[in-house]
This record gives sequence, structure tokens and C-alpha cells, in this order.
Amino acid sequence: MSKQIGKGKFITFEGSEGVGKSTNILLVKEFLASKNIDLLLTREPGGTPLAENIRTLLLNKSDEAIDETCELLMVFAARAQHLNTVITPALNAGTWVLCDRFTDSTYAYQGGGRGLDTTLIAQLENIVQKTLKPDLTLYLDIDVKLGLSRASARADLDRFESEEIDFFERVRLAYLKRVKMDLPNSHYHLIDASENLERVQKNILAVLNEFVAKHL
Ligand code: Z5A
Repeated sequence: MSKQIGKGKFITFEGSEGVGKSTNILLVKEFLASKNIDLLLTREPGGTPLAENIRTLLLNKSDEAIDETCELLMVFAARAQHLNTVITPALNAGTWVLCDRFTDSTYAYQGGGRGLDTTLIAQLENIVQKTLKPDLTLYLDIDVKLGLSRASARADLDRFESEEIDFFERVRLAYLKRVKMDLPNSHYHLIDASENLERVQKNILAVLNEFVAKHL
């Protein structure tokens, strides 16, 4: 169940390649700003200078292959810095935090994609996050091939984007497994991102309207 540690609300955006997180997080930012809500827009991996350096190491291709356990620890190292120096202080000050990716990405990419043990991921989650969980997670779901075709407009593919299609199929399955867990009062909302942008945005704003009405 979602847990709030301060007055601010913690909203995360999840999904695989080409799903439209970057496009839609800006829509949500504008919507919440129009309600006079104090906001912080951030992302993972990243969100602090140190965590952004770790992001660069994770995303850049290099001659030295990154060991999978090393990748997992780098993701959580960046998250610890981000949470303790940015996210938690903001939430405690009453600021709402919009985060482009969070720990569901770790379950999807390192758990589903790389095949790492989810028990290990859960242990690291407990160490780094303690009781903190998102209050609302918008999971944008899309057929892998359609998502990749949208993302293919980009010039250079990063280390993750260069993976094979099977990797992204496993990522999607891992997301769907988490989102469809039968939790009471689930904080997950699945948005069909294969629809046109207008429809996707209408569906996102419907979720946000309900969330804001409950929490303001
Ligand atoms: N990673 C990890 O492995 N473990 C972790 O724990 C975390 C992350 C936190 C960086 O993430 C990588 O880090 C990520 C997983 C790994 N892997 N990759 N790649 P990122 O979020 O920075 O990278 P990204 O997934 O490529 O996200 P993005 O750049 O934000 O792209 P996007 O979400 O797909 O959004 P977009 O740029 O808004 O949309 C793509 C295009 O589609 C764009 O031209 C839009 O105009 C278009 N679009 C959007 N919506 C629509 C609709 N509805 N119809 C038509 N066209 C659309």
C-alpha cells in the first residue's frame, strides 16, 4: 500500500521505451501547477549532480561491460542520494514530487530485463527507501514494437535502448506483473499509451483529477 512520509505527494511515471513519459510528465506538471501545488520535477537515475554522474555511467556505452549486480547497485546508489538529499526533504516540506521512473523501473529492467532475483531487489528497496513508496504511479503501457518505433526517431541509442526486443518484452511483462498485483487501494494506474496523444492525456488527467480531489 502507498505510504506518505510528509505532506507532499510522491507521483512516479513508469513505462518502457517510447511510451511517452517525458511528454506526459510535463502535462501533469502544468495541471498540478494550475492547482497552485508546490512541485518538484525530477528523474531516475539522476536528480542530483552525483546521481546524474551515475546515470551517465549507466547509460553510456563503454568497452567495459557493466556487471548486472554492479548495475543494480549503481541504480540504488543513485536512488539513495536522490531520496536523501532531494526527494524526502521536498516531501517533508510539503512539495509534491513528480519523478520520471523510480523503483518499479528496477523491478522491470534489472529484475525482468536482466533476470536478477527480485528478492535481492526488495532487500535493497527496504534498505534505501525504508517505508517510502509512491502515492501514485502512472504506468504507461505500450506494445514493445510500437514503443520502439516511436523511440527510434532518436539519433543515438543509449546502453539500454540498444538491447534486443526480448529484453523489452521481459521489461514489459515485469511491469505488468507489478501493476496487476492484487493490492488493496493500489497506487498503480495503467494507461494505454498506444492510443493517440489526445486520448492518453485525457485518461491521465482523469486519474490526476481524482487524485487531487482526494488529497487537496
Ligand atoms: N533504468 C533502469 O534500468 N533501472 C532503474 O531503476 C531506472 C532506470 C530508474 C533511462 O531512462 C534508462 O534507465 C531506462 C531504464 C534505465 N532505459 N532506457 N532506455 P529514461 O527514462 O531516461 O529513458 P527512456 O525510457 O528512453 O525515456 P524518455 O526519453 O523519457 O522517452 P519516453 O518515455 O518514451 O517519452 P517521450 O520522449 O515523451 O516519447 C517518445 C516519442 O513518442 C516522442 O517523439 C513523442 O512525441 C511520441 N509520443 C508520445 N506519446 C505519443 C502518443 N500517444 N502517440 C504518438 N506519439 C507519441
